Amino acid sequence: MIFPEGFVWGAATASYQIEGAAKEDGRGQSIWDTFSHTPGKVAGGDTGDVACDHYHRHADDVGLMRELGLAAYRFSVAWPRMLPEGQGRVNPKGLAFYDKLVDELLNAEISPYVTLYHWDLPQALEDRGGWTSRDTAYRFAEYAQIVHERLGDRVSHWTTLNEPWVAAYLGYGNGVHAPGRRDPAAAMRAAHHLLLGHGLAARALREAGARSLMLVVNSAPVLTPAQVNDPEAAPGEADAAAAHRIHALLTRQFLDPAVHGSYPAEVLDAAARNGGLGHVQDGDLELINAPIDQIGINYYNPCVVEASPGEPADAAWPGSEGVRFAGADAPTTAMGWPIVPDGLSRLLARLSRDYPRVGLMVTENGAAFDDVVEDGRVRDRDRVAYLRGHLREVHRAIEAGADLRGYLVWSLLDNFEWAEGYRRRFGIVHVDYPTQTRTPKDSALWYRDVIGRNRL
Ligand code: IFM
Repeated sequence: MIFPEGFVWGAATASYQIEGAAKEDGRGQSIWDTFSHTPGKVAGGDTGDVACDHYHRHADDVGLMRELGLAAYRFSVAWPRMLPEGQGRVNPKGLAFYDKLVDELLNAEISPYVTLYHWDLPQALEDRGGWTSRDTAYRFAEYAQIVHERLGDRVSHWTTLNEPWVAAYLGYGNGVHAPGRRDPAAAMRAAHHLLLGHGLAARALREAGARSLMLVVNSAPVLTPAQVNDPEAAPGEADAAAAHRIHALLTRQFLDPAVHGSYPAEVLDAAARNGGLGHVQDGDLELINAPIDQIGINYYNPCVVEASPGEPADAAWPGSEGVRFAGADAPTTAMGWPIVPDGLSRLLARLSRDYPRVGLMVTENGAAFDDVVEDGRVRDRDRVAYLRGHLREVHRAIEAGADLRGYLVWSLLDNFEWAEGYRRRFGIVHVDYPTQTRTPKDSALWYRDVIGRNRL
């Protein structure tokens, strides 16, 4: 299986998950510092205080990326490292860190893919309402401009938001993520303001000359249980309607406004029943509908649902009344997530159909397993199988005509897996946290060979 010439191979990480140095060089506090230091919020009481210590080890980490042959590295900028209060005063040492990182990547011939928001909102902004406040969208656009002013001469690829669904619905809906609020109306407001922030930032970056803009969503095909192992299975009317609604809440809620300038009826209906639509102002959808070049897709597993009359809405899914989230008949990763590789090609086909004029990129895909180091080696056969299975589907989607431009594995390094702490390892490189020793797993060496040959 040969991949197209110029297909972008890379890996991804995010600031709070790897940087550490939480109190160094003038970094301000983020909602994840507050949340992880609140007892009971994160498994094992883990925090991102030290994480992979990437803030100090970035040069070696870039060296590792070079050895693996990565052509692209997707990382996020920590807003509170740049603007400790979220607005106003810029922290020169924060800027200097990313400046150096970008230079190191370019020297290693690795393209930086910069994400501006991967969930570490400055606590000072959360104290003023966070994403439930419209003002945060404007502060985000200002911050985006500041980062672009400093890095835009060398960075071509810009992502505004990573997974706004997760930021809104796990952060403000079921409270499993920072800032830990549990209010469906707040979550829907947050989702809209995240989108508004995306649109405002995308416009500002484009005007400033950014060449490639991307919005990254956590997306998945929404399947009924029978469809998991049989793409041809025809669901009954009620199950099909449930799947249709959940697809609107998960994926179309973000991509329809960004690409088509409109909300799906299912989202408007859910908002109307959860706090109303007062936060959606005239002209917002035009602002959100700023042209983007690529949609980034983070795919791990399908979303499996069935109709279940009388079922109350799940706290993370306002508007999901009458739907039951079901398990899948498939093997699972250490996260308990079902492994369904062809979910990826099914999803890419759907997105190509629904958003035909925008390029696609797999910006995250990977798996957590209980890895062990033995004689200096991590024999992570299950991860190699996961990645191989998904890359086959990537290839299949390209053959079927998807405008898919690259694939970034999640993650380069084992890291802070949010509410799961450090017990879940997604890296292709193992991190021994007490010593910070990096050990490329067998999957990293396998991936290096795939990249080198541009084929599976
Ligand atoms: O670790 C996360 C990442 O921050 C966002 N996408 C999913 C990954 C695995 O849960």
